[in-house]
Amino acid sequence: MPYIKDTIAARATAPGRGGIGIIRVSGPGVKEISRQILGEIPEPRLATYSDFSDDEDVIDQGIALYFNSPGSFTGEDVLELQAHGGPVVLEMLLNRVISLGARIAAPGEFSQRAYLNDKMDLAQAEAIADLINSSTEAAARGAVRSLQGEFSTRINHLVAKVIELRIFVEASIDFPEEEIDFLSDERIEVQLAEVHQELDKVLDETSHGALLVEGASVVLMGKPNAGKSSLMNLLTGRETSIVTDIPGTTRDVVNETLQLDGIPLQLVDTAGIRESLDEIEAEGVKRALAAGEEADLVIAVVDASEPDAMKQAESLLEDRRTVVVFNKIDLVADTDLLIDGIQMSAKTGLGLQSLKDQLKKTLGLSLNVSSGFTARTRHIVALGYARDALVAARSLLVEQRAGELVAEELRVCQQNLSEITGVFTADDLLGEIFGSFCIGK
Ligand SMILES: Nc1nc2c(ncn2[C@@H]2O[C@H](COP(=O)(O)OP(=O)(O)OP(=O)(O)O)[C@@H](O)[C@H]2O)c(=O)[nH]1
Ligand SMILES: [Mg+2]
Repeated sequence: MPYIKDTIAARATAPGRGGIGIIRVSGPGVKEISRQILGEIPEPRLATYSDFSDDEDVIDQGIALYFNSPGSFTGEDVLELQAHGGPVVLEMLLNRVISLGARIAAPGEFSQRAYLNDKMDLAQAEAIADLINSSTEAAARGAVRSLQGEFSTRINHLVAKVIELRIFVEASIDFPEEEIDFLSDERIEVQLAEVHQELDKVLDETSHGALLVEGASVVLMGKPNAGKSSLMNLLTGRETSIVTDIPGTTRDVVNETLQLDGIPLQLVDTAGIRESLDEIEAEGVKRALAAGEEADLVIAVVDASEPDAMKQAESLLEDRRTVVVFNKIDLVADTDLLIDGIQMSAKTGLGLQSLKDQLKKTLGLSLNVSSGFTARTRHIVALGYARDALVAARSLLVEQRAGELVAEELRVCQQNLSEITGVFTADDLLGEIFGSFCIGK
C-alpha cells in the first residue's frame, strides 16, 4: 500500500453553519503548523484556548487539541482546531493550514491512516462509516459493537483455529513418514467440523449484521386488485399508494422505507400483473417484474376471496424468497384450505403481526437484534469462500487423505477470513472501502 506520510487536513464537522466547526490535521507537519497558527505546540490531550492566526491577523479564537504520535486516532501527530462553525471562518482556517504545507484529505483518509498504522482493523474502520451512515438505532448500536471489535474478535478466533489446523496438517507434510498417522487422526476431522460449525454461526450473525447496515428490499407483487397498495399503506402507516376498486390502479413503482425491528426495509408497491393492451399499464407490469427480480424478498399478494386462491399460491410458494399473503380474508368464510401463507386483511389489519414475523423469519432475522454487530456484504462473501475452502478441505481429507491439498484449502480459508479484518487486502479494495467514507473522517 503506498502510504505517503504527508500532512492532511479537512473540515471534520458537517458543512453549513453550527456552533462549532472543527478542522482536523494529521501528519508530520502538525507541530510546525501548530507553532505557526497557535504560537506554540499545545500540551498533548489538553484543551487549550488560543488565538488561531495567519501571518497578519487573528482568524478566530477557539480550542486547540493536540495529540502526539502514536497516541492519536491516526497514529500520527494530530491537531484539531475547534473554531466557530461558520463556513467562511472554517474556509479561512483550512486555507491557512494548507498554506503551511498540508493538503486536503481524501474521503476516509484519516481512517485509512488509522488502519495502516494498526490503530484498528479493516472491519472496525468500516464500522465507523456504518455508524455515521446508520439509519436506525439498532444499526448504530451494532456499528459501535463492531467498532469495539466484537465482529473482529469472532473472525480472529476463527483464524486462530484455522492456523492451528494448518500447523497440524503441514507438519504431516513435512514429516511424510508420519503422514498416515497424522491424517488418519480423527482429531483433524473433529477440529475441521468444529471450525465449520463456528464459521456457520458467524456467517449467520454476519448476514444479520449486513441487513442492519444495508437493509433489504421487499417487493409487493400480485394480480390487479389483490390489495398490494392497501398492504403497502398498512405496513408503512401512510397513504403512500392510491387504492381504488378499479383493477390496474397502480402503474408506477412506488417506494417507501420502513423499519422492521431496527432493520431498514425498502418496501416497493408495483402494478398488478396481467396482460394489458394499455401501453402505460403494460410498462408498469414490465417494471413490476423487474422490481421483483431485484428484490431480496417478494410478498406475493393473493386475493383470498377468489375461488382458485390456493392454486394461485401453490406456484408461488416454491420460491424461498417469497412470502405468500392471502389477503381479504375478511371476505372468506372457510379459511381452512388456505395453507402455507399468511391469512390477513389489509382492510382490517388482521394478521399484520403474523406477516411481520414471517418477513423476519424469511429474511433470517431470528437473532436478537439488540445484541448484534454490523457487517457488510463483502464480509458475507469472504466468509462464504472460507466455508467453501473448509468443505473442500474436509472432503480431500476424508476421501483422499491428500495432506498437501488439505493444507492448500486451509490456507485459502485463512486468507479469506483475514481479508475481512484487512490482514491481507488488495489495494484497490482498500481504495473502494475508504473512498466511500465522508471527508474529514
Ligand atoms: N374486503 C377487503 N377489501 C380489500 C382488502 N384489501 C384491499 N381491499 C380492496 O380491494 C381493492 C383493491 O385494493 P388495492 O390495494 O388498490 O389493490 P392493488 O393490488 O394495489 O390493485 P392494483 O394497483 O390495481 O394492482 C380496493 O377496493 C380495496 O379497498 C381486504 O383485506 N379486504
Ligand atoms: Mg395498487
